[in-house]
Amino acid sequence: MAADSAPHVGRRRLRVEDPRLLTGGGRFVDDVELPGMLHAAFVRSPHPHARILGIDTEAALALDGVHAVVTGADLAEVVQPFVSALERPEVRTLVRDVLTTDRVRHVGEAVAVVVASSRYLAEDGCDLVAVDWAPTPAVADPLAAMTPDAPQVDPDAPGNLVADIRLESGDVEGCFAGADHVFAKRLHAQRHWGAPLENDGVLASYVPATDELTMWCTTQTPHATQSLVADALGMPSAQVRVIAHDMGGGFGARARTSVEEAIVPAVSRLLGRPVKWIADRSETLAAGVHAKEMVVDLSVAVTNGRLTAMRADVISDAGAYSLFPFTSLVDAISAPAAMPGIYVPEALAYRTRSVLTNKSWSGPYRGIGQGVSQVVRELLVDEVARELEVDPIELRVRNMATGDGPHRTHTGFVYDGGSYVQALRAVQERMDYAGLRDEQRRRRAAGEEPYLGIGVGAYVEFSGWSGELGRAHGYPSDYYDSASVTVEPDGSVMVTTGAQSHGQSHETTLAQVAADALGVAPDEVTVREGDTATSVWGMGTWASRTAVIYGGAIMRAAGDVRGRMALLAGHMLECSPDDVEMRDGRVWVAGSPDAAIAFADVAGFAYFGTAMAGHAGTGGGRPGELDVALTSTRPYSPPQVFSNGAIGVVATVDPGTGVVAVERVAFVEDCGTMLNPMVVDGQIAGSVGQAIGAALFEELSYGDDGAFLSPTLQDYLLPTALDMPALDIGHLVSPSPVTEGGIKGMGEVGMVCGPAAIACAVADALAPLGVRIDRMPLDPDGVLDAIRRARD
Ligand code: MCN
Repeated sequence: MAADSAPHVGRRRLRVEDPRLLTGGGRFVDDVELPGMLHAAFVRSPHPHARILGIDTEAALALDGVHAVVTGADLAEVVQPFVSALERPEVRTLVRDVLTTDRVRHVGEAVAVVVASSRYLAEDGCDLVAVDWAPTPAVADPLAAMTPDAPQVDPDAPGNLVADIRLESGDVEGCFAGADHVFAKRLHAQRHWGAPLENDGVLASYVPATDELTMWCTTQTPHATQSLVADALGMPSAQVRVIAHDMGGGFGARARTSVEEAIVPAVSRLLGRPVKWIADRSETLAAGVHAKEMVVDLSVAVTNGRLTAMRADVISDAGAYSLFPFTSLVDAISAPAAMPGIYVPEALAYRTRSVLTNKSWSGPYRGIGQGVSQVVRELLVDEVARELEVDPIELRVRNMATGDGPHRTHTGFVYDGGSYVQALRAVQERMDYAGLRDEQRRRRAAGEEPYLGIGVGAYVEFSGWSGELGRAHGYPSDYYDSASVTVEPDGSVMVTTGAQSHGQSHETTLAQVAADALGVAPDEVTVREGDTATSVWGMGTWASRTAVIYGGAIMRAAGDVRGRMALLAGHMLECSPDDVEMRDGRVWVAGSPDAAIAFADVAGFAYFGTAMAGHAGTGGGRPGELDVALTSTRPYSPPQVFSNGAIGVVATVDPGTGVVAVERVAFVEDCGTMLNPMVVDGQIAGSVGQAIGAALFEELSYGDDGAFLSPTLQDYLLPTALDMPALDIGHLVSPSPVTEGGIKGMGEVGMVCGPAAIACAVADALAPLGVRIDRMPLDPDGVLDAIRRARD
């Protein structure tokens, strides 16, 4: 077989994105310059909670170069507020004015926009805007926010409660009452976030003559943003074009519509000029989409070494507003839904509450809900193992789903099967678990420091989030996603999808899918996403959905086009379309290796009745019945699909300084059919890096009074290459029986299982001291505090 023959799916194809990204050829929002463009800067609140008694814009307006100062009052008539709602009785519908008029609810909330001929002047103008603030009491802690005397963050959410949802399945009472043991723990998981490299940005250009709005912005959901911004501005969607070309990361933090994405276009429309706003790091940190702050109480009933029941109480910190459009339920619903993880208890109950505080709003970050559930559950499973003196791996294997067939969880999911036990056993072997335990015993006996800790875990990852998976989570809506495949007259292939690649390598991997479906080389395929004018509609890229959903849609659309190519080729080769084969860029008659024509010639024949290049051998043009379009758009909404895998972490903990070092990570991952193992490995490596940050140092800190304590990257510590451990990755391949091509998604992988395994390694290292982990992150202060509390 020639080197470039199919299958291309499954090959380590180099990323086609890299030449442009590595040579400065990427197109980010700030790279776009338009004639007559103005620059915006925001006046933001220094207070966590304050009434606005007045805003004096006179001095700013008098500054040379300042074109406008826009306040909430100016926008009230021209932008509809954001309404964050779920059609569930337990969830309150909350409304947010995109630019507040009367009150700020967190540090960093915008109150005015200064528009000037340069960013410098816009910033100078901001300094001249005088806001008359009347600070009011604030609350930052979600538990404090639930107390009767807590300040009210939103008058429409009495008790600061956005939602209070309960679920019970199976005989929970019975299992707990009859249990040999009951184990319980509380975990306070810190607030952190996706921290994209590129700061938020919006460039909006409204053209009065045509009533068209074009906006470039940092979004993972271009089409949804198009619809939502059009709606907020009262414009037809078709008049709004959203472009998100390259983007320096999203990690879920951009799976939303931001207030700035409504404000900047509205200002452009008011002024009839293009307006650009690029956030600085501090405003992105203070007003971005935070995530994952939860207080989780979990108890498990254990009988004969089996986890028979789980009971969880989740309090999820929403921040000051309910995220638009997904609401503040992103973590609050996903965390308890993911609580069983890979285990199969007989019964499960949860209560989950979403609580408002005076902090920036919260929403998705890689591994939504799953990551925090995994931390509390896996720490507790290890505590059970220690108490029962069972090896942690054996306890897990005894309690896991086998993965042999579908498994329905108490929380409404249907796992489609996988290599659950095999993956954990493979990790056990790869990390030399037995040898490590020996080494640990030796070091403990010798009193050697730093202490050695081992953390293991198996996981399932939600992926391919479409309507069915969304509904299982409690979101009542369906989703629409599509891809379009076109064979151009010269035989090259254009694929467009409703996804948006911001580091995931879709141009590389989705081309491999289309190439195999059409029998051409991936280099012949161009993948376009992230521009609503040139790509077909979809819900965008988040929740590890692209490979499954858009990969499947491409297979379907390419199948249509392939069928039409076969019709044409059958006519040209004088054979039945059923006997036509396509591979290596050529079209053959089955069984006749000499009777072949170029794929491009068939394409040319479709468009012009003759080949564009070379002679197709038809001579007589294209008969009318062969007027077929070499293009197809297909939606795809797969059933629920879950990838799986396992992780082993070797870490050391210095009991004197509290410093944790992650030394080694063994990872075995199974996402069914892999499109590109190199990209999959990259996703694992990146998400393990984020897991180290999440477990050991990333925290968006607030004082009890709501003061924001993490306004720069000196305060919010991100992991660097120096923190990366030796990473050993293995793959298992269990194709999904329910998706096109057997594909499962995997883009959140390390953030689903990594923080938990690192926390387990730290707890394991410190177990002889009686330490129990109940707070994240495990930074030096946190570790020393845990040791101190164990000693007291
Ligand atoms: N892939 C594959 N074979 C599979 C599954 C996936 O080769 N069986 C490839 C895909 O083709 C794709 C990548 O792996 O190139 C990730 O695929 P998928 O799991 O479908 O996830 P999405 O493309 O939908 O990306 C979303 C996912 C999420 S939810 C977060 S958060 C995240 C992530 O991707 N944010 C990222 N990875 C990121 N990577 C970068 N660089 N930047 C982000 O912001």
